[in-house]
Amino acid sequence: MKKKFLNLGKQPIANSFLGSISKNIKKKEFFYNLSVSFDTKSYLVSVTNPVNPKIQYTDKYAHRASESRTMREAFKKTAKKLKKKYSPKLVIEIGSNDGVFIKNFNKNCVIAVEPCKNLANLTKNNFKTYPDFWNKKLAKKILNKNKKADLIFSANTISHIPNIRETFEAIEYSLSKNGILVIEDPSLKAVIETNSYDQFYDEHVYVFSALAISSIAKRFNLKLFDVEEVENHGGSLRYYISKSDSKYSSTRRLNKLITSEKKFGLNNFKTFLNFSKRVKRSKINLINLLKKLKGRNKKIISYGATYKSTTVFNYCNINSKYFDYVTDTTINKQGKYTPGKHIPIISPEKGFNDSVDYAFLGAWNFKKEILKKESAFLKKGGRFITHVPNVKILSK
Ligand code: JHZ
Repeated sequence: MKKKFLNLGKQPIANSFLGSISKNIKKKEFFYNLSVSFDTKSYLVSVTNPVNPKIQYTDKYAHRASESRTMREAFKKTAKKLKKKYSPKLVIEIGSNDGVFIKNFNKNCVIAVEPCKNLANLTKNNFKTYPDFWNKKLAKKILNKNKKADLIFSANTISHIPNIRETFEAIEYSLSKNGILVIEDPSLKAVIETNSYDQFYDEHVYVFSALAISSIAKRFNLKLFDVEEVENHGGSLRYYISKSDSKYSSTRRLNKLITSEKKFGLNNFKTFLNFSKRVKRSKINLINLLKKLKGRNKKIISYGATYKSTTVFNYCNINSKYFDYVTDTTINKQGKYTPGKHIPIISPEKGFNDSVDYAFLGAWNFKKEILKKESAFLKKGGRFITHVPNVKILSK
């Protein structure tokens, strides 16, 4: 049974950066109610009423996975590791974005699947790319021309697809006998532990745990046999899944992690109710801090026009009264406005300068990379603000 535990209010599509804020455009902006539920049987945490993927994954999709050095290096390392361990002859990537993962493979052994046409266009000249949604029809089309895959990889995508049945049936159909599915998504335990409620937005239909993935896999003749904790995006889990009759058996670290998730309470509704209380507190604390700084005439901006920030800005009702603008390195976000709250987005070259007193870390998941890169800002007395794991001004 699905039980609601968090209400993040009226939210726009996290990726719907506006080209202008004319009356007409504002009038057409799409909003939905974002609430999050826990399934007491499967332990699956999901957005209660998911949005139609066709309005999310368009040819204007903004996020480029290559935009951060941290992720470029992480994908390179993962590709190297998987190649060494499994020597796959055929790899399918579901949600290949701008090719940040597949570019580490020989082009003859990779098939990319990416429904956003603007992104698919970036890889189609070098890699076989299907500009489509992952489903059974597409899996059949791919297998008509290819052997079954030894490795299916998907980072930050499986959690985005509402139809679990279709997704996993298509995966099961496409995997070779001892082929493996490796998926990576934000970890539910990390989200609850760090109070990062902004990991919930329209695209993050699910925030998985090993408990939930293990129960889902069983429903589709698959088994979760290993799991790895990784630092990516504020704490993610990398799941290793195979056919149920494959040669792989459960690892000790999987059993250990499942035990720790139970101990933490990821199978208990009360854990989520407590989280929800902390989220409300976080909102109050953030608004109070911003009001206090504004009262002292400080200039505050936001650093990184993330999808996560869409949740924070709209849940906390933060607009350009608080943040003069948002800086972001992604060229196709610059010159636009944030979804719902319409804060202008500009390049760091234009906006991250001596006039800034405080910068809210919209991209808190890249804190290490950003703090290192912006040491001059810190030296001159500038400070970063974060809400993860709790609202504070970072001392340095
Ligand atoms: P970042 C997206 O979420 C969407 P977002 C998606 N749903 C998902 O799951 C995750 O990614 C993985 C900028 N930046 O990665 C670049 C700077 O400006 O946290 C990006 O626009 N300067 C697929 O949007 C943004 O911040 C910098 O120095 O929440 C980071 O976005 C760095 C490091 C980043 O994902």
